[in-house]
Amino acid sequence: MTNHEVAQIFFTIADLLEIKGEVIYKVMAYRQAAQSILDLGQDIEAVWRAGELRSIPGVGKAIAEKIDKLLRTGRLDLYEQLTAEIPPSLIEVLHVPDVGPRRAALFWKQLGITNLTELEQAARNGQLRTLPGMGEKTEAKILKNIEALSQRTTRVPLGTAWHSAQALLDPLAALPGVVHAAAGGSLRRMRDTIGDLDLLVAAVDSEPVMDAFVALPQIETVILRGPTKCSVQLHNGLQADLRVLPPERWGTLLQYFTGSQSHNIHLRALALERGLSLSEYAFSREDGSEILCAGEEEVYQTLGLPWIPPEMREDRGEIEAAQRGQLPRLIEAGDIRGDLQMHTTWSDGTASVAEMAAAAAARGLEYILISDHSASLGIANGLTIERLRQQQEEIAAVNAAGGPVRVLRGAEVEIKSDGSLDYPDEVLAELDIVVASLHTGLRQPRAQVTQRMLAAISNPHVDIIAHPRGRLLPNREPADLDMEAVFQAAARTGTIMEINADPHRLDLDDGHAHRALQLGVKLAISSDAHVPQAVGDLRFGLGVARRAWATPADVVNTWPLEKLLAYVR
Ligand code: DGT
Ligand code: CA
Ligand code: CA
Ligand code: ZN
Repeated sequence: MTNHEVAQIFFTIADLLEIKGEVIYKVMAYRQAAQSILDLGQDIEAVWRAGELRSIPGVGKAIAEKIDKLLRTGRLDLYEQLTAEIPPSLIEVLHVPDVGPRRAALFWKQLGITNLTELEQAARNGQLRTLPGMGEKTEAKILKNIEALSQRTTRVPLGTAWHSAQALLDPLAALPGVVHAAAGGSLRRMRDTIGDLDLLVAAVDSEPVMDAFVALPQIETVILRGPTKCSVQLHNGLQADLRVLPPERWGTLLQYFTGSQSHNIHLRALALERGLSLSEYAFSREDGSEILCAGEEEVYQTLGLPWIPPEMREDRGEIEAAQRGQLPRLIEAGDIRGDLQMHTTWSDGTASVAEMAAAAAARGLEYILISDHSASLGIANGLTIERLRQQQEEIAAVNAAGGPVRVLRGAEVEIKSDGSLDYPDEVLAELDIVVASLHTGLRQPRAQVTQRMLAAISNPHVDIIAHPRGRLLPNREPADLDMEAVFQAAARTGTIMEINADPHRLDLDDGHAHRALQLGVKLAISSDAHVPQAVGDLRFGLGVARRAWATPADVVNTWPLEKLLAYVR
């Protein structure tokens, strides 16, 4: 283990003990030892082998014994107990000014908050103010602190924007006289991050819609209000633009504000060739008369085009493809037959194999792959070989019970820092489908991390690479992988690349998924569900795939099970 890894474990112990309310001198002892190890000018393993652990400042008998245990066995009981009891990701929230260990514990116990993103969400939703010792002011302060801390761009992840938009649209859609209410903009195009919300409504009378909109509780300030348009700032920091036009103009309204801008510019040029000008209101002829479009199909039809799916509207060749009658038949939710990544209580999921299978059945899926973490991901309670085999018996029992969903035996096996896999080949050979992924060493230099990935891809037992680049939205950068080399290797070996549909991952992203397809790589869209409700919820992953122009044939979890199993064999 590196000094950094050992230090990290003791820092984590200190933080978790502090959240637990342990006396401060004990917490400080671990923290001081961790800092000394980090600052040590030589390898901790060398000091350990020389029997000189206690020469390290702050390392007494008790901590020296723990370091010895850790370096000998790779494990430490205290660390494992603490991380099993308290989610280690909760430590992130300690970095927020005004959030101490006591509040972190409170947020976790009362609201189930386990990380910074969830804390931010709870603050935005006004949940923190309801807790003892908290109020609106503290909540606002914490939210400001989180924002300052992350120094992020103002774009928000698609999933967050989606829920925010739905919560605004639902009450508008229910108003009398409202015929359509939908989100346009980058949200409808399913970009992975969203700058602002563009809300569109068709109603005979715009005034009551505007009145209702500005009265919604999510709205902090009204930036601008006209007769048919309105811009507001929401409490969650997002800006939302609302446009209201009569139903007979819905097609042009929706088309215009869905964008993208470059797609629209290209369409306007086509309109001009026909002597028409195109706006959000209508097509106008040179004599000033209008062509109204109540639906988007009519907008495209007027230009001699078939309707183009919003996810393709980036002027990346979709208009030319439409003109040639060669738009791909994009993958849709209805094409999905299976879900090839999920976690159960065997590792870090919340539900049993049977419960995940039942959730899949409720979604109408035909098959699922259980892919719990492998042993070395101790933080996620990864499975030893023995536990993996016990799990396979449980899977066999669920299949024997004869439910509608076939449960496949799998694992999300760690690609270790030297590129080897966490299970030996003969164990991988027992599994129906093997998913491999990187969770550690993501910051390794390009050549090294790429080599690891290529080693995993070249293992004949590895079928799918999960969340290949390891990014987290909005702020964790992907690993510095040579994706071109990765895709070439995947194409050669038939290794499938995952689009992880978790809205905080969306990895591969649309650009990489598109390139992978160009090189002949197959994709899987997987939920990475850790709870039953998430099984088969591939909405955002489908958005990525559609932006990559993926057809059902490109995505292996649209295939019948027999075809999939034959492919991975
Ligand atoms: P975002 O909000 O940065 O994630 O990206 P969008 O695509 O939602 O961009 P936004 O909100 O500025 O505008 C929404 C759509 O409205 C945009 O995709 C196209 C249309 N639009 C807005 N302003 C203009 C403009 O000045 N010219 C043209 N052609 N279209 C515009
Ligand atoms: Ca927008
Ligand atoms: Ca906008
Ligand atoms: Zn994973």
